[in-house]
Amino acid sequence: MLYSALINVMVKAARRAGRSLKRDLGEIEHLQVSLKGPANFVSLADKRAEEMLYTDLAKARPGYGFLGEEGGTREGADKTHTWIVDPLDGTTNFLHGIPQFAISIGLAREGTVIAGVIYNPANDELYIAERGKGAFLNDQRLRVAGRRKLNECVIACGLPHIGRGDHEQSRREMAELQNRVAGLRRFGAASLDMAFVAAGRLDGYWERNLQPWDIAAGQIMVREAGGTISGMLGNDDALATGHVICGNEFVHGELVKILKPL
Ligand code: 2AM
Ligand code: CA
Repeated sequence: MLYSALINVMVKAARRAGRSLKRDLGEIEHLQVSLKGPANFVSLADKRAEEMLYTDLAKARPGYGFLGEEGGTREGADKTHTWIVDPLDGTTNFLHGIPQFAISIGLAREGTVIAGVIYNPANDELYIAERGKGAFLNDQRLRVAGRRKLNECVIACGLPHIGRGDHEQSRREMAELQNRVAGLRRFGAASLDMAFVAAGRLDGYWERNLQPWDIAAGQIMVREAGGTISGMLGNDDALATGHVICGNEFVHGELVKILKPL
């Protein structure tokens, strides 16, 4: 598969940081983490990965801005381009040795995401998308699932962590959906949930209160696979609101109808 120079830059950066995360995962699995404890170790792994990504991306595209989960905003001379990066999405999974986590890199041009890469180093699954050029998993073209009966659909959600969000509301949402779908899932890495929707593994996904770095690459992945993604209102923007509902056009519409009033 021949990808653009831009995608090659993003993939190279994701793979290098991915090797680092995979080494760190090995440490966690073998319990050779420092005396300060695994949480501290993971936070170092996270920061190390972000610095690698920043170094590689800034070297390849000098001047682009950078928004990362760990380091916040780093302005660049080029005000039209911004990398939106989560060096470790699915931190809790990583900490527990659950191989469902990813590096997520989006590139925004004047506020619109034009390219995305999501890479899970644990299973070497690499998702890429570029505006107008489609979405791919390890070189295979992706297309969202075509199901049009909600009771045949597998839908994933995100749940707010301890001390965050509205737990009552997420229970109302799950109770409502549980009654209507073939299966509910909760995997714990937003970028991969969206990648799974793009790949047609999941028919839909929703989660509230995310950050731009959780969403940027996933949003273009879903769109380039022919899916629909919005905030909770159905016609608003996921990246701008931090809320996500996605699926094929039909599933997206059904999820909006059910979730919006809750
Ligand atoms: P993280 O692992 O990078 O924190 C789990 O529901 C998903 O939500 C993960 O993608 C996780 O990303 C993200 N997430 C969890 N807590 C969050 C918070 N307080 N703000 C933003 N994203 C969060
Ligand atoms: Ca994240």
